[in-house]
Amino acid sequence: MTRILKVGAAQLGPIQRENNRKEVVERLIALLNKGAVESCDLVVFPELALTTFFPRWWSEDIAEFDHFFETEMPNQEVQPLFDEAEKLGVGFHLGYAEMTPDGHRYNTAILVSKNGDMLGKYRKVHLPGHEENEPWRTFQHLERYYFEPGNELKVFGAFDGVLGMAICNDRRWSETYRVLGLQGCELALIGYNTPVHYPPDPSQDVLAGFHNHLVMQSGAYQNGMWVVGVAKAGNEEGCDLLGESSIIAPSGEIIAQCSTVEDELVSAVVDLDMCANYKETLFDFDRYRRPEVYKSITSQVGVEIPEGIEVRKQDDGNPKDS
Ligand code: CDT
Repeated sequence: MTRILKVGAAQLGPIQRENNRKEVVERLIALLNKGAVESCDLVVFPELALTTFFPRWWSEDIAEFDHFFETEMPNQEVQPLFDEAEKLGVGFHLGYAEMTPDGHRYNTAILVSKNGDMLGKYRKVHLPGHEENEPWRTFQHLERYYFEPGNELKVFGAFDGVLGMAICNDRRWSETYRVLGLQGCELALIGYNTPVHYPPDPSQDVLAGFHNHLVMQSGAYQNGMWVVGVAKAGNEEGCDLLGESSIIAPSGEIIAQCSTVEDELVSAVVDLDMCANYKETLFDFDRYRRPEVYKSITSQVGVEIPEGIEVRKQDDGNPKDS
C-alpha cells in the first residue's frame, strides 16, 4: 500500500491590525476550498494565521494585547473553519496565539483531521527576538515578551504517516528536524512570519529567501522527511514579510512554491514512502549516528571554546580568525 497524500501550502497575504477574525477566517475558508478543488487531504496555514504579527509592537501592559490570543480552540469565530474542513473532508494545520485558562501565553499550532477533530497541538520551542522594549528598531520582535516557550518537539500519527510540527524560527535550528527525525517524522509542517528586514544585521536582508529555503531543504534531506513551509507574506503594517512558501521533498528538492506575497495555495503529491529512500540509506540513523560523540548538543547551550585556543577579537585591529 502506498501512502500518498495531497498537501496544500496555504500562504496568507498580510493581516492588518484592523482586520477582524471573521474576515480572516473567511480567507482561510476560501483557501481550504481551493485545497479541496485540488483534492488536498491536508492544507497548511501559517504561524499566527488569525491575526497580524502583533509582537512587532511593545505595550507596557502585556494584557493590552490579550485580544490577539485565543482562549479556546475552536471558538465561535474559528468554528466555521472546522465546519468547512469537515464538510470538505480536508484536514488542516493552523497557527495562532494561545492563552491557557490559567493565563499562559504560547505561540501555538494545531493539526486538525478531515473530520474537524483536533489531532495534535504544538507550542513554539525557539522564541526569537527580545524581551525588552527596543525602540531603536524599525519594528520590534517581542516574541520573548509575549510568549512562553513550549518544551516539547513531538510527532503525531496522522494522515497515514508520522507528522511533526514546528513554528517559524524553529526551522532555523537543525535540532528541530533531528529531534522530529529521531521520532520517525515523515512530514513536518512549519508556518512562518519572517520580516525581510533584520534590524540587528541588515546585511542578512538580501539573503532572507535563501536562508529560508536553505534551512528547510537541509532539514528535509538530512532527516529524510517532507517539509511544508508556509508564510504569512507581504506588507503587514509597514513590515515586509517573506513569501516563498514551499513544499520540499525528502531529497531536499522544492516541489512546489508560491510566487506571490498574497493569499495563494500551491499543492503537491506527497509520497510518504519516499522518506524511506533516505531514512534507510544515507541517513540510516540506527546504523550511522554516533550519539556518544554529540554529548555537547544536549549538555551545553552556548559556545565554549576549549581552553588553550585563543581567538583574537575583530576590534583588535587584526583580521578575524577563520
Ligand atoms: N516569527 C519568527 O519566528 N520569525 C523569525 C524572525 C527572526 S528575526 C527576530 C524567523 O526566524 O523567521
